[in-house]
Amino acid sequence: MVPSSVVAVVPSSVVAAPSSEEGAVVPSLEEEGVCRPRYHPMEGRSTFEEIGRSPLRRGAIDKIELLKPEGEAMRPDEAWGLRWHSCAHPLSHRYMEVACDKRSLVVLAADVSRVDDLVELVESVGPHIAGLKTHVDMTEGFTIGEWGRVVDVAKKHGLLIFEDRKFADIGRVTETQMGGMYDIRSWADLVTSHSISGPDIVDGIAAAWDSVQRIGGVLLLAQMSSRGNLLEVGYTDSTIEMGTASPHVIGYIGNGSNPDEISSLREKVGEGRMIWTPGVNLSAEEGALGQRYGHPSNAILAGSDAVIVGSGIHKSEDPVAAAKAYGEATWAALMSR
Ligand code: S5P
Repeated sequence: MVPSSVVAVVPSSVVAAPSSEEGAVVPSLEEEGVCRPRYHPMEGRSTFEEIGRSPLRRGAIDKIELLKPEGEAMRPDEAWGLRWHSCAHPLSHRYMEVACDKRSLVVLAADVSRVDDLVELVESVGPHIAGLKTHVDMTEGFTIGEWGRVVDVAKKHGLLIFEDRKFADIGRVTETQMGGMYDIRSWADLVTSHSISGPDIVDGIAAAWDSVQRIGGVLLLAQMSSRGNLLEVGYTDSTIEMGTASPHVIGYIGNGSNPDEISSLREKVGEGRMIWTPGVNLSAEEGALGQRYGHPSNAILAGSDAVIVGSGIHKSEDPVAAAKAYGEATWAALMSR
């Protein structure tokens, strides 16, 4: 697969984040500076590095003609306010732009096990979603060649591809797991990771992207939506501390089923990182096997930047109408927060 390098224009108002032992520094940027998170393999540390003014300006990042729902796209800085100006990771801007183009803050959890079904689903709901979340290891008869069809259809609709791998091992092993038969490093823009094993897991993930000349973003699980999970407040706080120290951490997974938990997470995280929330369904009944659900509007109003919706769309009798309904609910909530 062709490696892509992604950079973005970072607004001048992005301020310096505290530096740490691990060396995570978000520089104060001159107006319209361009930066990207880098892992430096020789030095074993990560930084945000400014790469100066570049022809790869924001408008040129993605030349794909998006298939958009009807209605004028809004300027992302207007739609997202402080979040737009405070987030430094280039992919966070990419997501916010696509969400504005689509007028939807929906990330589809495409939990289907056949590539044909996955491609068909994304093709149909693509105009109403802003990101695609996958579980590649669910795929029956996986081949990297066939998986290219999923990557292509996601790109066609301008979607970031988010592999929900929930890494949890030591850094070195995680780096290797980003390759292997699924070769996640070569196609995923974002991945999830647990923080349980400590901060080096994030550098392991970044090192894998670096080895194929790509950058990506990590979403750390700060909360979970499932009943009885063990991610208690102290764990959430330590996870945020870990994320704040790394330029690769684009944001956190929060519990979409509980607006109070989302608000509290947002208060701790501040404006500079994304919060994406699963556990969202328009009919907020309990899901299968301990999944809990909240309403998409409440999640966004409480401070979530993306609702991760699976069954609510792919199990619906009319996935396109469902995706549209989730998109409209989330966009209206963003406009009123
Ligand atoms: O705490 C979590 C974290 C995640 S990433 N709870 C979750 O449900 N998820 C994921 O979100 C889960 O792996 C699934 O792909 C999706 C929720 O699917 P749904 O069908 O319940 O909407």
